[in-house]
Amino acid sequence: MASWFSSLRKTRERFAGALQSLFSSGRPDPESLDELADMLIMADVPMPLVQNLLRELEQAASRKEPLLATAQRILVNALGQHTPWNWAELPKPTAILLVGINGSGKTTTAAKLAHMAQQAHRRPLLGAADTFRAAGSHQLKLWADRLGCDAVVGATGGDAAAVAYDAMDAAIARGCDVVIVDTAGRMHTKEPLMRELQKVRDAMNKRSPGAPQHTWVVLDAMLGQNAVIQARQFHAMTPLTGVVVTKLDGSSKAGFLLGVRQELQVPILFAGLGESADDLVPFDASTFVRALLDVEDAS
Ligand SMILES: Nc1nc2c(ncn2[C@@H]2O[C@H](COP(=O)(O)OP(=O)(O)OP(=O)(O)O)[C@@H](O)[C@H]2O)c(=O)[nH]1
Ligand SMILES: [Mg+2]
Repeated sequence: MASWFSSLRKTRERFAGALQSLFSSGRPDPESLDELADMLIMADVPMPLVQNLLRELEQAASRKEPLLATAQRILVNALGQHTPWNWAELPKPTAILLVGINGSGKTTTAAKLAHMAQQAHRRPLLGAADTFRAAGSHQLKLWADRLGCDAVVGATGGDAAAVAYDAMDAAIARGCDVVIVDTAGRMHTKEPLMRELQKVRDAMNKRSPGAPQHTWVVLDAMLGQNAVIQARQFHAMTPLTGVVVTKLDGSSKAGFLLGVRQELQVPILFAGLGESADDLVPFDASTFVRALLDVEDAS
């Protein structure tokens, strides 16, 4: 399994140098603060947060407080708190709908989540409601076979909402604990496709009132701040309850995550750190910030 610390190397390299020289001098002069601001912006940290951080660092310095601890506090606060996801406590069946733009990592994430559920001794069912292209459903079916997990797969060109309905139906009939429904990638700007998501939700709800209990947008960390713009559009069409961030291992713009809570008002629940089934980890704000700031014990 990939680690947080190695996954965040590229983002960390963007600004850890500036932070390190600042922290080691213990005294923020205007030049090093400017340099720090530039680095943070390059790593896609949102502007208001950068300004807040600089203000706090200046105040901390005048109070002779440690700068590193101050930066950690501000950044962890920006990420906010959430109750960690607990597979053991889910009502049965719990349905999770995954949405996002093309190639963001939805199908891989669906498989990783199923794997995680299995590790927690839950029985998952994967619903392949990506009927848009043959490879979409096939890819999820391959994962299901590999994981030894139940799956309901739609025919190519079929109705995504009908597959989602059948997935709920099968999960109830088979006594599955959790249903994870993968959807086709769609551009956040294409309204008819965005409306299709509502049909998928309605179908799930029809078979199992209350479903989907969770709708998570899967965001590609390589896109940085652009991923948040897309997520906002998804949020407007279908209320999101969480974010899963993928490809943190390849991104140099993971700083955008620091603004997600503020902009979307939903928690970041999981992070993808690689392509294998076990490369999904619960998102932990303090581990993330420690890895960004190059604090020793980040694992
Ligand atoms: N390095 C890395 N690669 C990932 C991660 N998550 C997904 N990928 C890769 O990203 C590519 C796209 O992933 P998919 O899961 O197919 O993305 P998708 O959102 O289902 O794509 P569409 O169905 O076409 O919209 C694949 O090559 C995955 O292996 C991750 O966390 N890290
Ligand atoms: Mg897919």
